[in-house]
Amino acid sequence: MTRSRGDAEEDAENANEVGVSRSLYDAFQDASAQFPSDFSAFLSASPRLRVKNHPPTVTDLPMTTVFIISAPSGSGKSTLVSRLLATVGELMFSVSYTTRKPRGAEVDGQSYRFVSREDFEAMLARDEFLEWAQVFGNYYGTHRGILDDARARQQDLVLDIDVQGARQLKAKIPEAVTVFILAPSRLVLEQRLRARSEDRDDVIARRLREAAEEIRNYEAYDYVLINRELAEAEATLSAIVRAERARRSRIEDQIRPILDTFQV
Ligand SMILES: Nc1nc2c(ncn2[C@@H]2O[C@H](COP(=O)(O)OP(=O)(O)O)[C@@H](O)[C@H]2O)c(=O)[nH]1
Ligand SMILES: [Mg+2]
Repeated sequence: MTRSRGDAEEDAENANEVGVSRSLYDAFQDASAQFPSDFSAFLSASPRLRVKNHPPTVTDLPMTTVFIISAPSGSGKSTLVSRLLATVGELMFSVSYTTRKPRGAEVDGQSYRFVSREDFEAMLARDEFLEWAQVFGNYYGTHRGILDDARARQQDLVLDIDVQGARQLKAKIPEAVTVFILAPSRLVLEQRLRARSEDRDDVIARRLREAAEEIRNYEAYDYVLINRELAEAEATLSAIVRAERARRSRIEDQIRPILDTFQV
């Protein structure tokens, strides 16, 4: 049964939003695009602006699309994610917290924020994570503030997280886009792990077993990207991001002003 809903009823449901006129909303959008730094603090601190009586898809403006990318280690995920960030604009990488030790040239704050177990557990107790998991005996987690940051910057967010984290996040943000990267075969994955020559034989064997476990979860993902060849996989990954950005539900705010020019 459909029924028309009163403004008051709708406002009560959206306590963190402010209903404004179309012209005020547009003025705000223009100003925040022109002066992003002045507005970012305001955006993250203030309630969302929502155009009165407009379909609910607009309530999430400024809209950040969450792209979740998972893959067993050795699948080429890190390379693909860094190529994606370098070639497609308006993407922000989600830097996770972890208790694992930095490797090689890893710099704190770039690939990860490296913290002690005590610090991580204190953050857990304060419920500071959007999602978290233990992987290979270490904690990994996405801080809640990261999504606010991406929204304030009006950028989309790219997360490199495992299948447990992907499941938690997709439950919280159903419109998140999930991509699983798959090596073309177990043999190729093994060869790639050996070619990295980072790990001993027993570690490689363990990673292959863990890969099989992760791969079992492929059905929970929206896209499965088979990484046969880097250039092709890179093109497909950026195509996924671009196509998702053209989804009607995500660009409703851009369509309206165009329709207005046609007086539709
Ligand atoms: N759930 C969750 N998993 C994460 C997070 N950050 C990284 N991971 C995953 O943890 C696993 C291990 O990552 P890493 O230590 O970089 O080793 P890698 O296997 O060589 O990439 C990978 O599957 C990552 O996707 C996070 O914040 N949350
Ligand atoms: Mg990694």
